[in-house]
Amino acid sequence: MGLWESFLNWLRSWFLMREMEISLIGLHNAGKTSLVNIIAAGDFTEDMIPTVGFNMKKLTKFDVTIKLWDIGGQPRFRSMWERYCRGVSAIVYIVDAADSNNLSIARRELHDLLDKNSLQGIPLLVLGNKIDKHEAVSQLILTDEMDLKSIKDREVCCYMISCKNSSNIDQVIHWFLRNSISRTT
Ligand SMILES: Nc1nc2c(ncn2[C@@H]2O[C@H](COP(=O)(O)OP(=O)(O)OP(=O)(O)O)[C@@H](O)[C@H]2O)c(=O)[nH]1
Ligand SMILES: [Mg+2]
Repeated sequence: MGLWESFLNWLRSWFLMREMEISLIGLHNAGKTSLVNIIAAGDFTEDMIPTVGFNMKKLTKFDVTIKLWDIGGQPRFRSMWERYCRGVSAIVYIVDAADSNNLSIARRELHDLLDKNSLQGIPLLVLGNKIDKHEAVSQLILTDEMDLKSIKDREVCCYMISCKNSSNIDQVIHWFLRNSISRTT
């Protein structure tokens, strides 16, 4: 009986298990790898090594397996972004909200990426990171600076977070889970 029940549970979990792939994109130093670390292990480090190429981390939240592609943000890696965004369930674009000098470059790179035909319709979550810093801009300013209102061909959402203080990381995970549901039903 115990064996039969575990078999049924296994079968149930197999059918209920959802999978999704998410690409984390953004300029270097925005906090992409920090976000992966905080979601996967709750760890935050000040001394991060810039990502060379990309990293992939697979994690499970509730009954959803999430494959996170963490792509390097230095200029020499930006031509890879599109390749790693093709066919994903969602694109997460991370911005250093405390680095106002780079907001216009971040906007240009975001819109260049979204203009690619292959990425049409893929939901977008923009995250303004580093809100623990006093110079961080507000969500209103970030929405404006990133020109998010002009994006009409997909679902767009914007949250302000801090990987350092773990602020609003739950909201990010909920957004992931909501998207996995809407894409599989
Ligand atoms: N104050 C503060 N610093 C942060 C936060 N998130 C990340 N950082 C710091 O920002 C720096 C860059 O973080 P990374 O996660 O390596 O940035 P990245 O986007 O992966 O950068 P690349 O791999 O070069 O594309 C590190 O020194 C982090 O400690 C945050 O929420 N607040
Ligand atoms: Mg990185």
